[in-house]
Amino acid sequence: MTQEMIEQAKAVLRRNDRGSYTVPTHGLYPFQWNWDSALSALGFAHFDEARAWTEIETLLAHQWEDGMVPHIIFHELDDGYFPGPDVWSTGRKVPTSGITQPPVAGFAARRIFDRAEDKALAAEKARALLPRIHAWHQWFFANRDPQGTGLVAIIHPWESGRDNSVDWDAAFERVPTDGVLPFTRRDTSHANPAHRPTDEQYKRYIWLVQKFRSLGWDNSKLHDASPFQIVDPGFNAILIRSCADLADLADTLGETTIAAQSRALADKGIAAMESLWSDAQGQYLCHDRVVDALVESPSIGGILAAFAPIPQNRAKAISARISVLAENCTFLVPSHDPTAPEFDGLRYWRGPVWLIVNYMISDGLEHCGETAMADRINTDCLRLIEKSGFAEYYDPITAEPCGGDQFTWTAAMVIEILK
Ligand code: 9YW
Repeated sequence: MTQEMIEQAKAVLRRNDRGSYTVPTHGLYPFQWNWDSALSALGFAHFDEARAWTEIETLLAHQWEDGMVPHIIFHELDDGYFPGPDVWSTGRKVPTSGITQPPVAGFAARRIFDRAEDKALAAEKARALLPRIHAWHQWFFANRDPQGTGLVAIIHPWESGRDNSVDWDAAFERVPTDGVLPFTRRDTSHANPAHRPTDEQYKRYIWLVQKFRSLGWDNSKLHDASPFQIVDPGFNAILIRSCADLADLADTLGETTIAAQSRALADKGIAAMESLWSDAQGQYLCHDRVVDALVESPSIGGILAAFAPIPQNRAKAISARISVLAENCTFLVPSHDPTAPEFDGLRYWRGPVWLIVNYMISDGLEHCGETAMADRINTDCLRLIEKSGFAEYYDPITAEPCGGDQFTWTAAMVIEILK
């Protein structure tokens, strides 16, 4: 069974492999996505280390001069996706979007390096990637933390990777829709519209894109100009974990300056994460920078925070919080609390389970000694695959497979869990 599942997962990766990058799934997402690539590289690394390194190299090859690594790289034209390069209009030779995504590449590079059988190749690749990934991390703190708080803000929901999370609802009220040029969505022709964000949300997504485009994608201006500035604990946990991992990798490679700088960023971030903790919710919460208030939304962002090296007592509390969530669902970890009124088990980031998020939560809990919960989450991942295949996401109560199928990062996580 195990071997069969691994072979099926490998076939998904091969199917979506475009040579030097993978697409998340055929049809719905025909380009390279940032955090999809880094996480998918982990899957490749188990059977083709060179290919895994190539995945991350291709991503970093499209880094902007200021250090940002864009969230989509439009390697080949395909009008099956909206918004395409013409809407972003970032003026890059190989077109890219103009925003970023959770910086998981630092974590992935370290993990692939640590497990590598081809040590010489790993050292060569990691040494070349190190300064680029570090520049991206520094870009975050320079551009998305102008007050030096130790935590960074996202300025578009797409940056979080959790597009239509309940977390953004209140802040989205401040994002207007006037002046949005008419558009035709393409996602709803590939996937069930009831499983996707609403038209109203899409208008706001596009308003933000048009706003940033009108500022020439100048990152020194975008943060302050955005009516949407959210400090997401999940996003920051990924950044902090990647900084900490990059510091260790740099130490191993004798790059002492990068090691010291990365460690300082991680330490400051971990200390600052405390400002996002809510005793009442038993988890971390988002902070809305524009109104300077925590967002009382019990979503998975505050649980994904366990991916960072958070204090033991916080990890324990998160594990307890997940146990409570488990009382109201069949498969962990729902992206929103099933007892909350906004919960929707089928609609994208408003309830469904995502294997990549499960993997990161489980990994973080494992590190903090919460092994029983870490194992339980991994078991649920495999139960979902057995029941519903390699979907993009799943209803946490019925296991109904949602969104795209034959999904790359879902398959990569299965290989990670089983190997
Ligand atoms: C979109 C590719 C991406 C992920 C995001 C997910 C979705 C794309 O798909 O966004 O057009 O809505 O929300 O996290 O990277 O898998």
